Amino acid sequence: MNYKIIQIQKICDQRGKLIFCEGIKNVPFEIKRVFCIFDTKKNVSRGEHAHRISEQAIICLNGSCHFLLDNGLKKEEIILDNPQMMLFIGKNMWRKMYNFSDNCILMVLASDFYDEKEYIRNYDEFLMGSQLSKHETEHKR
Ligand code: T46
Repeated sequence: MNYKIIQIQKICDQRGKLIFCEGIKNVPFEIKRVFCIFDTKKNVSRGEHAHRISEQAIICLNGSCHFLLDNGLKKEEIILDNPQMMLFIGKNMWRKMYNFSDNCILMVLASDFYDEKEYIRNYDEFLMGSQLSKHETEHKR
């Protein structure tokens, strides 16, 4: 599975808490874009796509959200509910976000500028690509 949870250092003092992200350092790529998802309506899901090229690092700054991660062979569920948890998702991973809590704020750091052409939004196309790369890997052995 091309994802991992990265623990982020938290700095606490009498004023409150602070976390920080630095490209190449605690974020495993150079950060080219940041976007946020918030005010998500009840019972909706987002995502349901994969990326051909770009990688993401996602932090839930407030509230919680469930992620379903799928590499075409295996599916795993992750709950982001703590700003110290950064979810890194590599390329060719199908993701679905759901069960957004009230006031959930997701901050997403991306390795590339927005380009709709590098999205795979059709699940059958995604599955075909993942089967193909599995086949190629087996033949290289
Ligand atoms: C991802 C998950 C975690 C832009 O114009 N620029 C942008 O940088 C982004 C992210 C989106 N858009 C446009 C494209 C769509 O017309 O905003 C609209 C909503 O995007 P989308 O339906 O892809 O949003 P999500 O929440 O399903 O997915 C987003 C990211 O697109 C995606 O890269 O990994 O969050």
